[in-house]
Amino acid sequence: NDETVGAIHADGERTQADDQIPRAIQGMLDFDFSCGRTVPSVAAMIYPFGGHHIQKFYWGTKETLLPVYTTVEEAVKKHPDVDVVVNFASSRSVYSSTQEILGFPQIKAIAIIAEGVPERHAREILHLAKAKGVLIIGPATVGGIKPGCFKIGNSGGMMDNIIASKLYRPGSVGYVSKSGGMSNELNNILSLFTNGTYEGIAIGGDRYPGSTFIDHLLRYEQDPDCKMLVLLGEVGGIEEYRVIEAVKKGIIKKPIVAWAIGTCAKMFATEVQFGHAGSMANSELETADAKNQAMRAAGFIVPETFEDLPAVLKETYDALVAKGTIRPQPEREPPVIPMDYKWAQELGLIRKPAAFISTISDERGQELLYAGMRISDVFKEDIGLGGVVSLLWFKRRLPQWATKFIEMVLMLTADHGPAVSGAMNTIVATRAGKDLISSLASGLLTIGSRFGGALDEAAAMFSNARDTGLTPREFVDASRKANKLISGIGHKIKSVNNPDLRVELVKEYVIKHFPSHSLLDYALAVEKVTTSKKDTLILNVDGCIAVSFVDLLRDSGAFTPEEADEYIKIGTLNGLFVLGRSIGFIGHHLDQKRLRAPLYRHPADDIFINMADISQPRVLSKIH
Ligand code: Q5B
Repeated sequence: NDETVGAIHADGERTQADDQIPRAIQGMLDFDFSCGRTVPSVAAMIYPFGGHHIQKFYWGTKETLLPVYTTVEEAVKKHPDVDVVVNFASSRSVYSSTQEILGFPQIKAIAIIAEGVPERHAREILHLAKAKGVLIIGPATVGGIKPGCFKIGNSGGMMDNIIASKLYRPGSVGYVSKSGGMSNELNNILSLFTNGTYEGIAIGGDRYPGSTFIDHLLRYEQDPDCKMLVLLGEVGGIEEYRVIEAVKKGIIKKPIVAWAIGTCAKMFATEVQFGHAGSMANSELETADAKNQAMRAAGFIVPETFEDLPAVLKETYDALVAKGTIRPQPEREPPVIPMDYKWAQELGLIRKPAAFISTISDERGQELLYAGMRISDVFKEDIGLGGVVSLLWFKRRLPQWATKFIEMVLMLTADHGPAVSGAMNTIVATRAGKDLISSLASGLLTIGSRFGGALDEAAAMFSNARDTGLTPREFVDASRKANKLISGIGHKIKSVNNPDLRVELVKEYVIKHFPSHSLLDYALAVEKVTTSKKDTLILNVDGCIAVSFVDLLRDSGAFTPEEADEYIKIGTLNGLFVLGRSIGFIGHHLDQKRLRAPLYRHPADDIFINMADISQPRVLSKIH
C-alpha cells in the first residue's frame, strides 16, 4: 500500500554506512517515486553511531528527510506503522541486530542482506523468526521487489534497469529465485515475454535461507492478483522438492514455470561448488537435472534448456490471457526519474563549471602532488620546509639559497618570548581554558601592523620610496610630513645599543648568499637616518625580512617583476611571520597547559580607571 513500511538498519561499518547504504536507500526512494507512491516506503534509518540525526535524500526532483535513530526501540516507537526492516548490518553484527529486531512484535518481515553469515547463526535466526511468525528474506540476498509497491535495497538494479523491465507497475507473474543476479534477468525476461513481474524474491544462496521457495510461492498462490508462478531453483539442497510436494497435493494450483540452474555440473568429473554457498549437490537428488525431471513429472512447466525459458513463459502467459485469467492493462508512460548528478557526469552527459579553482596541490591520484611535485620526490630530493613553502606559496622550485632563507625566517620568527602581544594573548586565552586552536588563533589575531604584521607594508613602502628615487632622508621626511610611521622601523626594546641579533643574522645571510640586496642596503641607509633621531628606530625584524624578501622576489630570477609586485600586494610576506610565530604560540599554549596555569585576571591597580569625563549620569527621556 502507499504507506511508509520499512526501516533500515545499518551497523557501524563506515564504508557501508557512508556510501553503499544511503545509495541503496536512494534507489528504494527512486523506485517508490517511479511507482507513483505519494510517500516514501522507507520511514527511518537505524544507525547505532553518530547520534540521532536526519539524513537528506532525493524524492523525485525534490528532497526529503529521513530520521536516523540509534536504536531499534526508538525507531519502532516513533513509527508504529512500520513492519519491515531491511538489515544492512555486516555478517559480524547481523546476528545480534536481527535478534534485537525480533524482540519487537510490530516487525513482521526482515530482509538480511549480509553475506557470509555463519550457518549456526542463520539457523538460530530462522528458528527464532519461525517461533515469532516473522518472515526472513536472506541472508546473502539482494532482497526482493514488488512493482508499484516496495523494493528491498538494490533489488531490480539501477533506475534504467527498473524502467526497462517495467518494474514501476505490477505485472501478473510472481517469481522466486535463489540468485539476486538471476532475479534481475528474470525481471527482464518477464517484461519482454509476459506483462511483467508481480512480485519477485531472491531468497539468497546460503545453505540455510530464512525463507525458502515454498514460503513465497504459497503467498503468491493465495494472492488473487498473482496469476502465474516462476521458480528458478539451482543445484544443491532439496527446497524444490517441497514445492513439488505442494503441487502434487494441489496446494499450489496456479501454473508454475520452473528451471533448476546448474545442469552443466554433470560435465565436471567431480562435484562442483558453484557461486552460492548452498549450490553443490551432495546427492543425485540435489542435482539440477534430477530437480528439473522431478518438477516436470509433477506438472511444472519446465523448458528443455534455460534458453527455452522465455518461450515457455510466453506460451504460459498467452494461454492465461486467452483464458481471460490475465487481462493485460494499457501501458502507462514510464516515469521520468532525474539521473543522479554523479552518474550523469560519469556517463559524460553533463558538464558544469567548477565553483572552485585550485592550482597548488592535488591529492586525487595515487600520490599527493605539491605544485606538480610528487610527495615522495619532496623527500627524495630533500627540498626541506623552505622547498615545500616555495612549492605551495609560489608554485615553483626556488634556488637553495632562497629556500634556506625561508627556513631561516621561520626559525628566527618562531618566538620572541612570552611578553610580546601575540604570545600574551595566547597565554591569556590558554589560561581561560581555551583549546590549542583557539589559543593559537587568539595569538595570531593579534598580529597587526604594529606587531609582526608590518612586513607587507614595509616591503611596499621601502620599494616605492626607492623606485620613485627618494633618498633615504627624503623618504623619512616625506613619511613624517604625511604623519606616517615607516613600517619595519622601530622596536619597543631593541635599539642601536641593544641590537636585535635576529636582524643581524638576516643581514649577514642576505649579504653573503643573495645575488643582490639593493633594497636591504636602501633600508639600512634609512635606518641610519631614523636612528640618528632616536636609537630605537632601528630596521626591525619585520622590516629586515621584508626588504630582503623583496630582493629575493626581484633578483632571484624565479619571478617576473609583475609576479614579484603581486606577491607583495597579496600579503605573502606577513605569511612568513604568521607561519613562523605559530610555532611559538603553540609552544606557549602547551607550556601554560603543562604548568596548569590558572585563569588570569589583570590586577586592578595596574589599570587606571577614570570616569571623570562623565560629568553626570545621562538620563534617557521617556518616549511617549
Ligand atoms: N616612531 C614598533 O613603538 C613600534 C616610528 C617612528 C617613524 C616609525 C613602532 C612602530 C612601525 C611598525 C612596525 C613591527 C610600535 C615591529 C615586531 C615583532 C617583534 C615584537 C617584539 C617580535 C614601537 C616613539 C617615537 C615617536 C614616533 C617615532 C616610532 N616608530 N617614526 N617611523 N616606524 N613601528 N612594527 O617604541 O617624536 O617621540 O612622537 O609602530 O614595524 O612587532 O619583540 O616586541 O618578534 O615579536 O612604542 O619584534 O616603532 O615607539 O610609538 O612611542 O614612538 O618614535 O613617532 O616620535 P614605540 P612610539 P615622537 S617588530
